[in-house]
Amino acid sequence: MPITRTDYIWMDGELVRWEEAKVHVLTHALHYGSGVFEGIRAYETAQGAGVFRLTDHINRLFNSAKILMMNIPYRRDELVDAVKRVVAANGLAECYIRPIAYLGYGEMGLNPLPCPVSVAIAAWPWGVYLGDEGVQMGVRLKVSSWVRHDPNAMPPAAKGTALYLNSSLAKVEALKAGYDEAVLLSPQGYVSECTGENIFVVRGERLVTPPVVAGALEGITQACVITIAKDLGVEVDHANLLRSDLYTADEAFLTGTAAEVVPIRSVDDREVGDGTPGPLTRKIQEIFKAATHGQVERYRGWVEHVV
Ligand code: PPE
Repeated sequence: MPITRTDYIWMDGELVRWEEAKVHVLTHALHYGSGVFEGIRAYETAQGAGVFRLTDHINRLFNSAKILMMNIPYRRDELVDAVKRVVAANGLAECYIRPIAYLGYGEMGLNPLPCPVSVAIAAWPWGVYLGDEGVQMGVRLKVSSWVRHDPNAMPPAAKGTALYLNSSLAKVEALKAGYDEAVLLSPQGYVSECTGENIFVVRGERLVTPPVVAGALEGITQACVITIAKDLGVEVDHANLLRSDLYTADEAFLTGTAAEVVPIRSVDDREVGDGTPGPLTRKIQEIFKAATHGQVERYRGWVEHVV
């Protein structure tokens, strides 16, 4: 998806013009993937732009950094404010926000500890990640031949830039084979997640999503969906799933900040249910959308206003 240029990017404490937001080619993160990032969305609400679960995203960024022993040289509240500043400075009502903390220029080699840590935050308008048709009709998935990270090879709880090489390999394989998205299995063979989304299945009255130990990121959209489902009186479980559980599910969908809530139409050419988005998927999609726009009273706390 092409990037739409905006005016300012926050870099190490100040707003710099978009064109000037550059790094040196010997930046450590470019060579070794030593960065951690977040994907956040802001939505238009009756009170102006609202950043969805901003504090939770910044907290996850700090956890990712902690796992990699990277000391972010800012406090959490400073980065929360910086995100709001970027959205406001660019006059954006709705956008995608990408904070990244990365090891900068100054050291080379595998010991990252002496490297300076830089932080940048960009924001730009970003449409539907898996396509309009995907949101309406559902996406076609393929189980990848690439396996999700073994937690002792790469820590899946860290949203580290290097980890996404695995996602990219799986994404390209799925796209080249004519599918929309890949499902990755854990080294033990359980369903983990998609390349940038968590996965849910509906079985009867129950909603099931794979646990963190299957290598899935603890998704913030996933947490929202769990709350929404429980509030609807639906039972929700974190449980291991086999690929065949995807084939025989009544309904299935993906969740992520970029993707939002997207129905799954088929997995490995087996239609999920009757191949159209199911009623619970539709209901959750609808409530989630209203919540992001600050239109659901009980979920108002999820929206953090820019001004
Ligand atoms: N799993 C992975 C691997 C992942 O990258 C994301 C977010 C999720 C699950 C869902 O997490 P959450 O956004 O908190 O609900 N992926 C981000 C980056 C996607 C990208 O293509 O880059 C995102 O959605 O912003």
